[in-house]
Amino acid sequence: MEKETCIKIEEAAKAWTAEAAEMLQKSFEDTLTITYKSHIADLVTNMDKNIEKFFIEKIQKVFPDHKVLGEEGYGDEIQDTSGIIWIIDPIDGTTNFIHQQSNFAISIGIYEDGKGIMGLIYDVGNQNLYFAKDGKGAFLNDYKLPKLDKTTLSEAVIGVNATWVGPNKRINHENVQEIVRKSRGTRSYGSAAIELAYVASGKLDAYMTMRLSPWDFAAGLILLNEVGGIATNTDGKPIQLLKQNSILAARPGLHEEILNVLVR
Ligand code: 2AM
Ligand code: CA
Repeated sequence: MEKETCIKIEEAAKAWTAEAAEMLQKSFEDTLTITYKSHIADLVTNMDKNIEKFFIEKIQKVFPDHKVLGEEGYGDEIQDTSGIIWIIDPIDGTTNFIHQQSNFAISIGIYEDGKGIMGLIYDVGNQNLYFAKDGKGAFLNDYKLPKLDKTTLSEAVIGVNATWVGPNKRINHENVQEIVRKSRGTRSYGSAAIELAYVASGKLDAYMTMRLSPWDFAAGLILLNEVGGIATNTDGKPIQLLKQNSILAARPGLHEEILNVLVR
């Protein structure tokens, strides 16, 4: 990608994200319309839809040859990774958006032919922008995030949802229990994008979860890549960008230590 194109995308993505964040903050003054998707815990609001449509309108106008993959389905039918694709979650952590008015994020990963170009995760409640550009590093607002050092499980704080610590269909919960027991502590924030941004910025040492969609992790992977974080499926295989994936994201060293417990 040419430098000028990249700068134009960066400026646009940052400006639109700031505008969208303001719309989300303002929405707390109005009554939200909440509906269910697949089940009672799978919520969507009018704002998830509005924000996704907002981005799509902007992108189509300024970058008509780019494609959009959005959680709410207003984007394009994406069959493969060719071209420039904006992978957008208008609100990651919708349950938090509804219940807490905090701990939710706008997540945007921009890929060219399957390669991560730029990632933005905007933690709206805290007004923190996590931003990364391929080869140029990752930032928390104006602060350049340092490369992640190695750590061990006994010194690690791990992001993991309680769902995976009890019997479940997707992973041997006894292995997850062992990781929880051997770690320094666990946390669960309810927004995968924020949890990945926390790993990239060293607030969490690892994050693991069993089922994420492309819009949940697209931006986070680009951030992690810039700081030397490692992200794979929980069986150690590469993450597939356009599919649902399990995710293990961690500092170097720790990733291997956790994986050794999960795949034995
Ligand atoms: P969402 O709020 O955008 O739906 C909650 O633990 C995290 O997992 C959130 O990032 C949430 O994203 C995501 N999530 C919740 N249900 C999911 C599902 N069925 N598939 C994929 N991701 C999901
Ligand atoms: Ca969402």
